[in-house]
Amino acid sequence: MDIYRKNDIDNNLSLLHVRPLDVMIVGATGAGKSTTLNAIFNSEVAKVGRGVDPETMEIRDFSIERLIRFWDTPGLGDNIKKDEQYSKKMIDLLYEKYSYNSKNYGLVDMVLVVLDGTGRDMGSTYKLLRDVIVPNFPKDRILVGINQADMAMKGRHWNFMINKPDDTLEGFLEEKCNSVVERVKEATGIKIKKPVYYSGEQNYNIHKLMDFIIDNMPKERRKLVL
Ligand SMILES: Nc1nc2c(ncn2[C@@H]2O[C@H](COP(=O)(O)OP(=O)(O)O)[C@@H](O)[C@H]2O)c(=O)[nH]1
Ligand SMILES: [Mg+2]
Repeated sequence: MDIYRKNDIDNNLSLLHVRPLDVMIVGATGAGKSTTLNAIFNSEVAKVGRGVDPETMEIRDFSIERLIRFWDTPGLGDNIKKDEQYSKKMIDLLYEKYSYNSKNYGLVDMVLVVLDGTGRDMGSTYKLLRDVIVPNFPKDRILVGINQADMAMKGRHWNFMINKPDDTLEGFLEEKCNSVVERVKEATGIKIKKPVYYSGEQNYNIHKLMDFIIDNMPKERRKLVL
């Protein structure tokens, strides 16, 4: 398999002296976490939800060799009881540790938040960030990706011929990125990097999403503060 920017990932990992890079993917049910993984792997690795069934009940991992391992998590926003259960699973994963030279480090290196670009369920994503991720994970290791770029204006202004947004939709998506930065700041107090927008389903800007991850890979392991 041809791995996108394999050498760059490899070089960044040498700084960490540990492999692979562990990326946890979080977001609301139906945001497109599993679809995003399938696009990254260019095959149906993760089960995509149809209708209201969240499909992903357990946390599962998907590896690109010994380079990057993605953790697909169940989404929040279905019901309070499940949200509690799933939040606990996510927090457990955030505190998962490994030992290196008799010191403990956090397994998860980065969190990728998948946000649904159609604007559905933004509230549950901000809540997830505020209540689950930000209190338990370093803020400079959190990235946000805006999925479903094709549907951001209800399917209008998406050019199916060239599989790209037209200028109007592009402007809209740019604006959305800025407003997400502001909304996250309001909801959680943290300033995230400007998100990238993409579409897992249309395979649009998936390399940009990978660039976003690769270019923001941490330079050191995550010390666990308990
Ligand atoms: N139009 C469009 N639909 C998408 C996109 N990504 C996901 N979907 C659809 O959204 C639904 C939920 O996707 P899924 O990956 O299961 O979401 P998850 O619950 O976050 O894992 C499925 O019906 C997908 O086909 C996208 O980029 N564009
Ligand atoms: Mg899923």
